[in-house]
Amino acid sequence: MENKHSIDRWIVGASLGLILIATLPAVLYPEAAAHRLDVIYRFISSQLGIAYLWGAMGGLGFLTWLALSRHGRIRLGDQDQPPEFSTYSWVGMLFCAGVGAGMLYWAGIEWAYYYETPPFGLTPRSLDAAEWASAYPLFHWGITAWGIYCLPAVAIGYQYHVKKAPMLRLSTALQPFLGEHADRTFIGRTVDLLFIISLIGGAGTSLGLSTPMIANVLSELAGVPSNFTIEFAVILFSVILFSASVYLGLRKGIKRLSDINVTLAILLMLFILLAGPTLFIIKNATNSVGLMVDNFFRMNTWTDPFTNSGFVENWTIFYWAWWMAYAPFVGLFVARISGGRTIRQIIGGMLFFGSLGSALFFSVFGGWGMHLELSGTLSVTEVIAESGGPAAITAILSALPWKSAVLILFAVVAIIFSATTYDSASYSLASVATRRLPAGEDPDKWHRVFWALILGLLPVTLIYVGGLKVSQSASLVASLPILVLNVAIAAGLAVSLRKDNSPGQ
Ligand code: NM2
Repeated sequence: MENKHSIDRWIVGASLGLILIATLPAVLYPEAAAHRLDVIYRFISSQLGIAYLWGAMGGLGFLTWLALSRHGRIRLGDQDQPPEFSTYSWVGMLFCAGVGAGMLYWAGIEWAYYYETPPFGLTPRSLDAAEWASAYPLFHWGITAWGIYCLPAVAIGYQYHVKKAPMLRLSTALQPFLGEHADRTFIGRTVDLLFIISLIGGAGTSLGLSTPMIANVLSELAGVPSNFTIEFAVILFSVILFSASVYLGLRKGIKRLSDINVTLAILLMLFILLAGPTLFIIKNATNSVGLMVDNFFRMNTWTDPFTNSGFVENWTIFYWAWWMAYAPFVGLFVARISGGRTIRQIIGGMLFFGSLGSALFFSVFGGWGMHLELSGTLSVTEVIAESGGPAAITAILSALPWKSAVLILFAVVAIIFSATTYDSASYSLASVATRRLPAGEDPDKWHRVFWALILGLLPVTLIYVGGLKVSQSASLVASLPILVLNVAIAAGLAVSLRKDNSPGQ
């Protein structure tokens, strides 16, 4: 049954107004705007990058403490409430919301960049470089990264399911400081506005990566060069898919699409594993996990203070900023779907299954790409240098048997991966813009579709005027206030837990 919820017109109006103002320079002067934002982001990553490293580590430390402490046993909801979704669907939904086609993009080729420009001053293209090139992606998509998502999930989830806050917004996590009506305070409103702006800005990032990739795969299939029409069709199709999914709702739309996605993605990975060099992929994956676990603290704390090679800023800090920009939305969505699970289950499940899922993609798809390079069959690094990432991904896939079927399956999985990120993003946007949304209820159907259309419209416009880089840099810049906010969110959660669950109570 659909309830009627009143929409927070103020937040809708303010965010649309701000987006319009912010998009104007991107439409009128795309290059200058992208350059300016890039300069700001470079300043942030070089001067404040260390704060990102500490923020990510601090978050993980906090979550570890939380999971192991007595608070870990607290269930989101009533103490005997069963989980709202099966674990398979819950993991699928959180994974598909948290990563999109951006992961399919990087999974096949991230290693190539590290192989050519390795960390720790290693010799490019050396055997050491190859080992680290396989391990580093697992780190950048691993436990620390999923911890960035998990913090707001637990904090919002606690206020929403346990304290029964009648709204599902980012400001809900600040209720311990701002009171029951956090969403109506100046800070609360600013935070919710930041949520909407950063999410819509961030939307361009994934579509911007995935669209040329999917278009490239499709053009290889069709035997024509990639062009704007194919790119446009890809976006249009994704927008229709995620609008339909969010229209159908959590159970009939979002859950179903992510169930389908997980199954298809596993099939694709299994095929690459079996048709490719199975033993090499398994050995390389095992080796990479060992290398990463062994050097986990080293990788988290490597600041490269003496040579300043740029690896940390270009990759680790860039990644943490990217995860942070997405964290409020993924956190809010995971909070919504986690009713009936304990804090320990949420932290453990998100960190473990999130990292496992990413590791699977990077090890299998990346392992296949690397094997092509090292065996001399196909120089992936050369294809990247000459024709770019999307062409390299298509080339790696085309080297598999049953090329056409593989390319089609890959394109389908990539489109659904995008759609499953955007349907949950639209759902989260709609819930932030809904005044009161008690646990278990959904924002109204058309309100959800409204945000889906906004989410689709903006990147299409930006791609058309060539201003996509603007939205990508903008979302990285937006990660800075979110980093600060994360500290407040963690502190709020700790204060709340201590107050509500002190042993004397
Ligand atoms: N993260 C997980 O398309 C995507 O994979 C979006 C990217 C933040 C690095 C998420």
